[in-house]
Formats: sequence, C-alpha cells, structure tokens
Amino acid sequence: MSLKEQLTELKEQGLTQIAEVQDLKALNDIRVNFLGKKGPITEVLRGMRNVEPAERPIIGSFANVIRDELTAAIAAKKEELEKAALAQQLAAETIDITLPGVPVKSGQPHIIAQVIDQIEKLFLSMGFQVVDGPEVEEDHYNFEMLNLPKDHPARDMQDTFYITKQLLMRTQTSPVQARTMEKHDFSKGPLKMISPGKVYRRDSDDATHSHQFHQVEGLVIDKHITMADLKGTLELVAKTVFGEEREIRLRPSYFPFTEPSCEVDVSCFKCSGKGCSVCKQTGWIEVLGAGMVHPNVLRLVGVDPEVYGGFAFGLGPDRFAMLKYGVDDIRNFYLNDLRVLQQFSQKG
Ligand code: 2U9
Repeated sequence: MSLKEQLTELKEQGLTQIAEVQDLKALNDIRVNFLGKKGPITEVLRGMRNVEPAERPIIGSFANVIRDELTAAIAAKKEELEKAALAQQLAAETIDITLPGVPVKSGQPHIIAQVIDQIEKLFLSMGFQVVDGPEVEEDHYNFEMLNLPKDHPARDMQDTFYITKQLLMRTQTSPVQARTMEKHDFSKGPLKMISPGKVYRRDSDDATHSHQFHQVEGLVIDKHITMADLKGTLELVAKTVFGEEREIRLRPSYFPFTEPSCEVDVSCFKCSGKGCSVCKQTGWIEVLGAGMVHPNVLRLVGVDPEVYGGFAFGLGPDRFAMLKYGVDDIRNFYLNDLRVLQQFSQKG
C-alpha cells in the first residue's frame, strides 16, 4: 500500500472512531493516539525515506491536510460532547420552583429584651447613653456609694446574694451609675444615662417575685435639674410603653439614694382611669420609683451638690411586661416554654 493510501486509511479510521465516540475522555485518547508523536501518522511518515525526493513535499502536505482534518473533527466532536454534557447537567439540576417551600423557623428577642429595647430607643433618642456594668459587684458600689453604709437599716430592704464579704450579685443597676458618675468629667457637660440589666435578690420565687429579674435605671446630673425634668421624662416612658393617652402621678416615698423620693403611677391602660381589676379599682398602677439624687450620693463620687443636682429613676421591665401583656406569673418569663415566648412575636 502506498504512503498516500496508508494515510487515507488512517484518516478514515480516525473519522469513524471520532464519529462513534461518546465521551470526552475517549475522544482525548483518540487525539493522543492519532496525532501524538508516537501515533500512526508520524509512523507512516517515517517511510518517507523510501519515497522519491520530488514526491516528499506532496506526501508531507497530504499528511498535514489529514492531520488538520482530524484535528478539526476532534474539536467539533469535543464541542458537541461538551454541549451534551452541559445540557444533561442542567436537566439533572433543574429546580422545580412550583414545589412548596420548607418553612424556616425564625426566632425573636425575648419579651423582656423587647421591652428593654423599646426603653433604650426612647432614651437614645433623647441623647442618653446606655451603660453596662458587672453583675458580680463590690459591696462598695452596690451599697456604700449609694448612701447605704454598713449599718444602714435600709440594707434590710434587700436580701443579697453575697459571694464574699466584699463581693455580691448586684441587687440593682445603680452601681453602674455610681461607677459612671465617678468617671464623668462634668466640666465637659451633663451626664445622661440609663443602665439596663439583670439584678439578683434572695427572694423565694413565686408569681410576683424572682431571684433574678431586670431593671432599667436612669440618671441625669447637670446644673439646674428640677423635678419637672423628672416628671416630663417619666411621662414619656409611660406614654411610650403603655400608650399615648397615659398620664402619670407622683406620690411621696423613700429611697436612701434619692431625696425627695417618689413612687410613680400610670393611669390605667385597661379602663383609662374608671377603675378595673388591673388597677384594683383605683384608676392608677404603680410602675416606677424615682427621685432627686441625694446630696450624699453626689458627695461620695466627688460632685459638689451645691453646684450639681439631678434625678434618678428605676423601673422593672419584668413588671412592665406583666402589666402590658396581662401575664400573671413572672416565672413564665424564665421557664423558656416556647408556647409562652412565641406569643410575643414582633411581627404581629
Ligand atoms: C444613683 C442615684 C440614684 C435609682 C432609683 C428607684 C428609685 C426605684 C426600683 C423600682 C422597681 C427598682 O425595678 S425596681 O425593683 N427602683 O424605685 N431607683 S430611684 O436611683 C439612683 C440610682 C443611681 C447614682
């Protein structure tokens, strides 16, 4: 068989194999087989030594044409197989967007956190800072700095979880205010802060008491602060949490850290003051304690009570949430029963 015939036969064989091949790997094997350095075409061209020199360029270019034809056929087949593979993959991965979805369960902040968030937003909008502090506190900041020396009878008002003689679980968030006041540079401006957080008392848990609950305390210290500033601020708290129509009233009371001190009632949001079971027929519900910061407290943090004064208040988000949502047992907030907690969805 002449070289030309051998080459033509190789071409036919190659084209047949290319036409029949079904996958990319086998196609690559064909390419290596036919066109590689050790392939049959190279092998046939070795026989050129026996060909007339004048014939050699003709055979050479004939071989090149065959190489080009096979290369083009392989490229075309490669494209065809790749397209088919992609089409197959797309068909296999098709998503049926008409299938019903799997609902994703989303959580929500705890109801107490929601109440605290609402109060924080109000005070941030009035330029207050929100300050955190330690829950394991020194006796010094929890009591001493708040005008409650060791022998003060008012220390009996709170039973305390003591860790050591000097360390305790804070019974109020006031120590955060004492620490902040101590650091504050009053020449740079007033102090306006709230301190939300957990507090601890050695109470037996029942429907209205929990050994751990929450407080938000507020403090404003500046020159020329009056009780009118206190009343205006607390009126906003009452309206924000219990509704725009609410009014408040102040009744005299006693706290060691404020003088004068008061208890604050909000007009009943259930009966609007007519009298019902929520307000025990009085039209008013006690929601807060407050007062003007005691001069001794100011002196203890190095602030001159002749120049500066201010107001302070304390409220219980647990009590707020119980009143607002008609929850009659505080323990519901701490049992983590989803059936209870999911009722306070922010969506609805
Ligand atoms: C400083 C000075 C004074 C914070 C105050 C109250 C009145 C109060 C209770 C209400 C219900 C706590 O959540 S509760 O149990 N609080 O009645 N708290 S004045 O007075 C301060 C705080 C810090 C330096």
